[in-house]
Amino acid sequence: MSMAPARQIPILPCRMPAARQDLRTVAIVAHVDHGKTTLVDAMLRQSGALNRGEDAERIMDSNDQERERGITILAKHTVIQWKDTTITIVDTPGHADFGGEVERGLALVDGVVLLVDAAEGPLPQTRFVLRKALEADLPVILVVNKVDRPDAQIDEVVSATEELFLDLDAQDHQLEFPVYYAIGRDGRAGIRPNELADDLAPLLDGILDAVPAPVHDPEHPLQAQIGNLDASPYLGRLGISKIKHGTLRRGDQVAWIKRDGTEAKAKVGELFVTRGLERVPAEEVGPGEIAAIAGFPDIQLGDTLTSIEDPRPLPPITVDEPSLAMTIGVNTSPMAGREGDKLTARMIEARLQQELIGNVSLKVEPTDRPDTWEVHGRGELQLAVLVENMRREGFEMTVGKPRVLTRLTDDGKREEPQEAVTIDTPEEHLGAITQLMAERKGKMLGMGGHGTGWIRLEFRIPARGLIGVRTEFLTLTRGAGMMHSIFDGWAPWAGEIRTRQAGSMVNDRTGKITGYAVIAMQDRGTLFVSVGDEVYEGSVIGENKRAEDLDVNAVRERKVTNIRSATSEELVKIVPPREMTLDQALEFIADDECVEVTPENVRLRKNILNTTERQKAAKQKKRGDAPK
Ligand SMILES: Nc1nc2c(ncn2[C@@H]2O[C@H](COP(=O)(O)OP(=O)(O)OP(=O)(O)O)[C@@H](O)[C@H]2O)c(=O)[nH]1
Ligand SMILES: [Mg+2]
Repeated sequence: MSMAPARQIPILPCRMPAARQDLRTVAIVAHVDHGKTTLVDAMLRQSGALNRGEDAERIMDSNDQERERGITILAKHTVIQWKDTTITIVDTPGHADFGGEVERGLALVDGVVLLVDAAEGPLPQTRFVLRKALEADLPVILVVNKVDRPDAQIDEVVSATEELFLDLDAQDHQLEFPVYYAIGRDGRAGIRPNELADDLAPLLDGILDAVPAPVHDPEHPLQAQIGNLDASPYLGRLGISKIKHGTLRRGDQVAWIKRDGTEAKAKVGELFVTRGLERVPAEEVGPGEIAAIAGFPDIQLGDTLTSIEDPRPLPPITVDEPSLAMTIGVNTSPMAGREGDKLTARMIEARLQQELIGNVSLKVEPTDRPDTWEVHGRGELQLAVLVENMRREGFEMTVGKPRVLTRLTDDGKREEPQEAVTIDTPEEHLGAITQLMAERKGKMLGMGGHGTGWIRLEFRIPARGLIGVRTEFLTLTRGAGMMHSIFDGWAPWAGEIRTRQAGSMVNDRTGKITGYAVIAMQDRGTLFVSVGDEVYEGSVIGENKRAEDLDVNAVRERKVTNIRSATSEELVKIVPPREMTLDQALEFIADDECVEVTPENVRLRKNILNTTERQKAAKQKKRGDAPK
């Protein structure tokens, strides 16, 4: 019997990883409005990147919709100098719809600063961002922010956050996180809530301590993955990448491995690094640094730049799946083509494809109509932001009612996405809110008192039930309540949910809205249109008081014989209309309705414009034989 030869143990060269002690990269993550962008303002000021006297606010929220809506939509980075260290700070959005941006931002960093509002405590998106940070095993620095709030409950917020760590199965080493207290707006932080320094020094020092310097292997060939995209008016598309190993030099030939696996040789054009708010040209960018790279005309997220001799692509970037879909197609209304200059199916398709390049959390699918696509995303706001951007660029579109995406289990059962909802409200609205959520198949999971006449309620509800709920919620709580929700897994299809109680007022012919017609109609519901607005057959001009739709003639004129009353008298009596923004229109529409969006107008309409055909379709649907 012969012995098997001894297994050869390969002797690996012992490589020492090197750390860039001069660098730190950190993301600021939190629930919406907990003060991330404001804190970055203060960091920029104190590092000298911004004049202390400059009174600009939320500087990182640089695009139009971010300023108008007062929220961050895109993750962006800035670089500050603190003592001998260059700190790259990634500001991320806190709204759940833009969670994909947070996931992508985390791929760039070596640690996170988790902000929690000292009064509101951890909310649904706090949970989401913390879960992502723990999954990536990034060190966390907790900052209890806004400790100046009179309703702050600092100790409770710290223990609630500790509980959240445990709830998310944090490992032992993850539970030992440092805690700081801050008033981000005043640029102050400290290790005790009642002894804040006059600046953010304690926090910035804390970042140097807790976030490891980026590590690289000096012998590893170049490896840099594109984690974000930007555009320059002169240089075209820029890929943003944190160099993992090696050095990227201007003019170098590199292997460009695309996310579909194809490989090309290409030359590095201009290189830039960020300093404060400026992008400055660089000759070379080393490991651990973030570069903006020009010279690759259609570079995409997830592409790797690597060595030609020893190419080593990185695995693709993945993010959570979309949960909501909405159709976007050519404007098919009789008023199409009057205001926009981008009208054709080809242009819309090209624009949607372009959006996919920079936005990994979206998908675009064909529909059974050649002029319409279905866009899949994370939520209503994310999709509304896209449509708003498109109309500002000159597009006209027909946008359908958002619908949730369902899935089939292995044994063929249909499941739908669920949302975890947290509501903060004055106590007196408890009954009305419970009823609202129950109507939409929500189940209450918990209730807690703030001890100040306010209560916090937690529900689990099919995502479908939340479509269009916000307007009703704000009316119920007279604007005082706050509602936040986040994806919370799947559950069996909950059956029919009626999300809108009232029917629509539908105009039945082309013309201009008359004061005469408005006065006759306004007692029957709430109008969305003003005298003089142009409408067509099938325009939704208001909300009916009753559950069914009401066909009206909103363009009728007073008979000429009846000349006694003056026009001024009519004007006095006219109730101002409820003007619908794009977001409100998308919330409001029913299954058989859609929104005509042009650069100047948002018009609600029926899918089927012709009154007779629409009534026929409605009857068929009632009989249950409507085509699916
Ligand atoms: N009281 C108090 N309010 C603050 C403080 N810091 C920020 N705020 C306010 O909180 C609100 C939200 O601030 P942002 O910095 O936009 O919050 P954000 O976390 O970046 O929000 P998103 O990016 O939309 O998730 C603003 O009205 C700020 O003025 C603070 O230290 N104290
Ligand atoms: Mg922000």
